[in-house]
Amino acid sequence: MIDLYTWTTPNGRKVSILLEELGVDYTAHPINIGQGDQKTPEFLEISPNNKIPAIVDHDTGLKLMESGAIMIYLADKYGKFLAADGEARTKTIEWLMWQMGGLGPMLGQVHHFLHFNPGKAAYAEERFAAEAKRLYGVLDKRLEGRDYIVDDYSIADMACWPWISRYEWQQIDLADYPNVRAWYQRLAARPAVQKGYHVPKKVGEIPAG
Ligand SMILES: N[C@@H](CCC(=O)N[C@@H](CS)C(=O)NCC(=O)O)C(=O)O
Repeated sequence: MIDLYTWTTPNGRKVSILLEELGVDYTAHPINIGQGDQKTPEFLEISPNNKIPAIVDHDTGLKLMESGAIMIYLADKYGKFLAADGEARTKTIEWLMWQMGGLGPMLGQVHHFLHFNPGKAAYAEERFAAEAKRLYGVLDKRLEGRDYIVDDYSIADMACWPWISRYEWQQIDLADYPNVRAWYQRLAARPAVQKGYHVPKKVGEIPAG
């Protein structure tokens, strides 16, 4: 049994989508980051960086924070969505790290400056809007002639997709990135993605793309 500590954000949804795809038994615990649940001493015992997502695996007693590390751990544990070795594993981790180090943090800044605080910092809005467009372009190029980011559907897709699902907050028109749009809709049609998106609670429909 796995306990998942999460909230309705892209980083949280990455892990709930993976758990749904794996079909494993888990309990989702809402950590409302808007009201400071992530700063309680109990949660800091599990996630010392006071951020969601985090898991506790009761099979092993392992406590784990950082969505990328959690995804690699779960994919390896259940032997799915990440090859055990070889080039497919390396390329999947490459694109997972691209999400962790680039797509997620940069789009997070886009949400902060363009969606939540427009008009406060023109330079930051311009900088991060341009970076978002650049990153969408990188993903669009990668998806040229491919159904998934690496050959098979993997944790790299599950890591990137929830960030792309916020394309409206990012003022991105998916029509400008046709390969991203087709991939986005391909994943959105998956029952496990739909279920994982609404964990720990439903806050709206999945954007249509
Ligand atoms: N690198 C971390 C980032 C996690 C993260 O930024 N979580 C946000 C929600 S998406 C959070 O918990 N924010 C609360 C806070 O910063 O206090 C990961 O991928 O797990």
